[in-house]
Amino acid sequence: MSDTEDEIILSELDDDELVQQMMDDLYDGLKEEIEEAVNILLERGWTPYDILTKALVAGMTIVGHDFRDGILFVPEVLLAANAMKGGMFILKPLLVETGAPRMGKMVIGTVKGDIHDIGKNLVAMMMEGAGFEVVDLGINNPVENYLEALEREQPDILGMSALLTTTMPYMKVVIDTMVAQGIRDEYIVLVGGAPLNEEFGRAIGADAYCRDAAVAVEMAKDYVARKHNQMAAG
Ligand code: B1M
Repeated sequence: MSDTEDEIILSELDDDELVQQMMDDLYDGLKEEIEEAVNILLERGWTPYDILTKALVAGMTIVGHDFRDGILFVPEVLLAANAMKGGMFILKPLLVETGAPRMGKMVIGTVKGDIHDIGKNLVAMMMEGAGFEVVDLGINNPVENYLEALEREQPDILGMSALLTTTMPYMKVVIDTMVAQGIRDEYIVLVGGAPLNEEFGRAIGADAYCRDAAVAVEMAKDYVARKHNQMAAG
């Protein structure tokens, strides 16, 4: 087939077709196409949040399934992640510029041994959009990094992300160290990541497990309000 017959003009697709095409393009790691499609959806009046969840996160879920099933391998998944980040880069300023009142401060990072950062970045973006100041420690954080950041930044919230069953127990190492140093109760600890659940969050002594970025924002607002009420009462 010639190139002209092959070529798909993204702007000519209707919304459903375009979202479907974005999932295919994310799967194929086509960053420029993802960026173009994100811009098209924005022009069509889609909210940044809908683009994130209905096209990018949904597409990455498909990548995850085929990664698990041995159909995709690390290099391909890296390309998909890179394409996703291209889309997120366009959406970030739009999510962050909400003019929301200052809600509080959060330090967030992915735990030691774990280099997954897309979910954490999404949480950071949505938290900023909701009016929180966010200090992002990046990936592969040993307990010392978290403790130094808590001391330095004096946040309301510590957020931790883990995407591997082998790294999620490290969250307990961080929380146990905070307990041992007598500082656990000074912070709201929120945890998240695909392999976690509520029971795990409770078992390791976190304040809450957050299923996704929207829940993280809700939990953060809720706990910060409670903290302020307690301070006002005390
Ligand atoms: Co990885 N990987 N990976 N990977 N990878 C998973 C996690 C896996 C489930 C894939 C699979 O088998 N189906 C699997 C883990 C299995 C397990 O432990 N049970 C896996 C594996 C095995 C691995 C390697 C070991 C593969 C290998 O090398 N053989 C390796 C480990 C590297 C390491 O960390 N040491 C590895 C590597 C990679 C890449 C580098 C190729 C790439 C990461 C690129 C990057 O992040 N920059 C990658 C990717 C992309 C994935 C999948 C496909 C997608 C993850 C993602 O970005 N999802 C993933 C499969 C999957 O999760 N379905 C997989 C989109 C993102 C928006 O969702 O991260 O869940 P998520 O975040 C959500 C919520 O979880 C929550 O909110 C977010 C937004 O809604 N959340 C929080 C997350 N963190 C939060 C923190 C909070 C609150 C909420 O704090 C308050």
